[in-house]
Amino acid sequence: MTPTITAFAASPDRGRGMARDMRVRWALEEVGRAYEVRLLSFAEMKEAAHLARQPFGQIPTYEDGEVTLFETGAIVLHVAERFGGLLPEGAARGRAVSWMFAAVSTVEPALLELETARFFDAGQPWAEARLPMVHGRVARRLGQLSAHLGGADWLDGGFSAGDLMMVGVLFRFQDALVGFPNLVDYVARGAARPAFQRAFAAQFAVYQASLQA
Ligand SMILES: N[C@@H](CCC(=O)N[C@@H](CS)C(=O)NCC(=O)O)C(=O)O
Repeated sequence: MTPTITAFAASPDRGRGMARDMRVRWALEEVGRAYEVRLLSFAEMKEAAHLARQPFGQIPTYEDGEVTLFETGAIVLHVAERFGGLLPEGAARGRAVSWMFAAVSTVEPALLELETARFFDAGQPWAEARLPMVHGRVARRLGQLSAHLGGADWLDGGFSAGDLMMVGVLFRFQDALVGFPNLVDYVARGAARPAFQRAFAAQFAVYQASLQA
């Protein structure tokens, strides 16, 4: 059965590949699976039909007739296990899964905190004073990731779902990578993959169509 994912009908990022359905589209493109997309308005995301798929009223979700999933990490893991090609065999498999978790639970929170501090907290009397501390946390986390990657192409041998999730996270925050040239190159390497390009084009096409609506 062709899987169906959910995505923004009108993405606030204006089709720049930052909405998280990008990770799911990319994974499906990497494993060569066609998919359908159910586009949702912000109001529809908070309605009961979608809350049954995603209790937090967010995108993306994934349905394939057997499972209904939310959380990008869980969806990409399911796609990788179900269709093959994104997870290595043996001990490396566990390490790739570790990197998937690291992307969303160790690296992404620091970057999201920076986004919150810069944009959502701006104007608060304490916002300016807090920024150096938040920048420091991001620099420390990215420094650790950069040190691990070193001169390698990918985090642990060949490209895996761990890289897909990590590049998916970093892609949203490219301005934060400036002091880490190997991370800039890492994201560029991921974004140059034909599967990424197809996913990006599909997401961008939705945004363009939303402008005509
Ligand atoms: N941890 C979730 C985060 C999902 C998420 O934040 N989705 C955003 C779009 S990229 C969203 O739906 N935002 C609208 C909202 O939270 O109301 C995942 O990785 O799937």
